[in-house]
Amino acid sequence: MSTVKHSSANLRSEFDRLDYDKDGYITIAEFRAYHVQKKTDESIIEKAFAEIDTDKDGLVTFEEFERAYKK
Ligand SMILES: [Ca+2]
Ligand SMILES: [Ca+2]
Repeated sequence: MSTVKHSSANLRSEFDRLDYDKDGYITIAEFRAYHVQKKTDESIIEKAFAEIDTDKDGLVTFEEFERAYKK
């Protein structure tokens, strides 16, 4: 198995963990719920979400998520 495939699989499971209702998108509410558990600061959460959501439609697709993590 190549390293690239392995890291994509990890990203997919990370994405699924954030996508609570499994509709294929991470909303700000889902993103916040996950990070609040980790005691992340609210302003950091919103800033991070805005950075990942490159087309600013309020939903993070797997493509956007993947792009953010491959930077
Ligand atoms: Ca969702
Ligand atoms: Ca988006």
